[in-house]
Amino acid sequence: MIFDARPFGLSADPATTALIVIDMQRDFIEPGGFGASLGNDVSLLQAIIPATARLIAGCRAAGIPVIHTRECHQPDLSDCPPAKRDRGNPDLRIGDPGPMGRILIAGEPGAQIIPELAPTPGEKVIDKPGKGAFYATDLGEYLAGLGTKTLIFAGVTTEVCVQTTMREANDRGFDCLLAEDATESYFPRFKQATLDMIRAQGAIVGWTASVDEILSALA
Ligand code: C5J
Repeated sequence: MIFDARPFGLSADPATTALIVIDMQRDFIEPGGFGASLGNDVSLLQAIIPATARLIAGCRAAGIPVIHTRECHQPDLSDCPPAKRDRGNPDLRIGDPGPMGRILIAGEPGAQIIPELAPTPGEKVIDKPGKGAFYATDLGEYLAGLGTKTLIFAGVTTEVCVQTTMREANDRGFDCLLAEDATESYFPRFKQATLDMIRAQGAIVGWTASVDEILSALA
């Protein structure tokens, strides 16, 4: 199949393609979580839920594996560098109790993927302590086991965890395709800059395409 993508078409085999949905969890999307504690307007991120749900459904229907990630830490914070917890001046820090449980802690309500995009039984869910999904996780081994060569990306936030993971994947030899309308940032200009820099210089990090363009290649 060929994805009608930017900066040019991307050829891929459905049998070696997987979708990674980054951090569509309550802590980033709903009021009272980590994203809001940093002063962000979380409603911007809620807008991509329908497109992301369509992308996930289309991939499932095409037999493309769907992998979900969640940025979160162990309850004892042993995997949270103090530099990360102490950064800035948020209302609530990682590990503090908030309206959705302890902020960015595994197992708490805020760390759960939003119900609209919930994983189905058997789908891989990766808890990651970093912004990149390869760091300190088994994602690389898991994808090697699947024989994956092409990764479709969706999720939040575009310029932080999505872009970091795309760059990690690119360096590991994957072709990376970002779903333009299934990713979002708290800062629209950062999203636009990320889309531009990913596909610049002949797809130096990867490709971008709309959810419709991705789904029509999968159909
Ligand atoms: C952030 C993420 N923005 N999932 N995390 O801290 O992008």
